Amino acid sequence: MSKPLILIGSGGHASVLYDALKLSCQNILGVVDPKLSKNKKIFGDCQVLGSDKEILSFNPLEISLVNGIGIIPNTVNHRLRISNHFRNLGYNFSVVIHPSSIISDNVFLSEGVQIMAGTIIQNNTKIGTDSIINTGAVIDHDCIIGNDCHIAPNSTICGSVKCGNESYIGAGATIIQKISIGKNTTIAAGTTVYKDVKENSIIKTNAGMIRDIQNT
Ligand code: JB3
Repeated sequence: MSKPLILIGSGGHASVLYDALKLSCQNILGVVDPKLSKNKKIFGDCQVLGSDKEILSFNPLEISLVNGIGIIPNTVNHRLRISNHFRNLGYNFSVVIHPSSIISDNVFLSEGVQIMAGTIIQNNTKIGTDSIINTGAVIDHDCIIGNDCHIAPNSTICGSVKCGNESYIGAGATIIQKISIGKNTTIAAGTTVYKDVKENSIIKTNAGMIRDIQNT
């Protein structure tokens, strides 16, 4: 039996996580967010527990946390800070899996990974700590997705792709097979990546395509 959960944050990402947790019949104690008044309800029927310090009144061995702060480019540090803070206090972060996702038996999901509705993750892929695989994303076989990545809605990661920590793959982007994406990289929405990308890059055009066409 999984532990009762506390959801951190109450924005768009948290609301989607709340739906996924309810659909998988998890016991959700409530939400913490400094912007909300204690004892109110949010997302229809979810209890507001108060600010983050309310978490400290729960024994870390008896509950798990869900980090409901999303990742958009340049905001990964805030989500990371919250995860690190509570892990240092002995709390752990639950894996969230929307029941409509399709995940091969041989996929390895690290602590705190969040798999949203309609995603497909194929054989022998590993997803690193706290990464978000968002609505409708497809990650094919033998991929390694690092920690604290956001694979945004409807993006497609083909087979044997490596994606470094803290990288952001924008909505509808396509990464073709065997590509390496360096850490802390942003691939803009809709971009197709045909060649390896160095760490700390921002890719806004179809990386590799022009060179590949010239070479043929
Ligand atoms: O792209 C998609 C499908 N989803 C995006 C998601 C991945 O990231 C979404 O569209 C947003 O761009 C973003 O979602 P998020 O993080 O829910 O953004 P927002 O709606 O701005 O909500 C942030 C929430 O975090 C707000 O409720 C803040 O009050 C709350 N918050 C910020 N700092 C915090 C803290 N809550 C707690 N408990 N502690 C904090 O330190």
